[in-house]
Amino acid sequence: MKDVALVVVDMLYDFIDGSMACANAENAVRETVKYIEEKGAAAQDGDDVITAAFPTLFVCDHHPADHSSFKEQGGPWPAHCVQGTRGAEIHDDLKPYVEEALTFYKGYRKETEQYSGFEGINDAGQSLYEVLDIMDIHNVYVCGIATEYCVKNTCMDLLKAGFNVYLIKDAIGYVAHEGHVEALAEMEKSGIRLV
Ligand code: VGL
Ligand code: ZN
Repeated sequence: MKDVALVVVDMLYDFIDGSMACANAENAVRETVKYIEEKGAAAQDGDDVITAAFPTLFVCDHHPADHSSFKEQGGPWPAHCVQGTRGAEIHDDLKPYVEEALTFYKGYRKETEQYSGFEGINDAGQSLYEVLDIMDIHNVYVCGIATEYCVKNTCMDLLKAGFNVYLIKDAIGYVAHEGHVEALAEMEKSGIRLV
């Protein structure tokens, strides 16, 4: 599984059971854990220590309390993923797989909406794109929440940058079913492979 990475988009409590709880979110978390475990197990070699078969990168919506996308500020969304709150935390079932250097934050500037994780940055100031590039990854599997917004925008940016993009269709949550179906069709038409 060289040359492969998994990008997990916004599997954060506000999108799972919080202010913006999305459809299929809990199931998407379970499917993501399953995916990581199954692919991880595939890397097991005799009695050798299991090393992860592929790196898993996490994208996190990470807003200040007065972010411009919030309704109180005239934006479209209820307050969500506010820095320092439970709603901004990655689901506990995924925590074992989280590495700081592979965790990328977006939407942290008050004025900027940032649906795509492509330019999210880690604590060292590196972008997701930069890190994929350094690791020499060309094939990116994507799962996460929400299909119509952050998942779609992240997938499209990866595709435009030249990556092969595989969207794990059982491991995504969405705001509205119709928008989810439309976004899937649009992505597939663009060359993103649904797996
Ligand atoms: C998202 C709306 C607002 C997402 C983030 O993760 O899809 N959607 N902020
Ligand atoms: Zn947001």
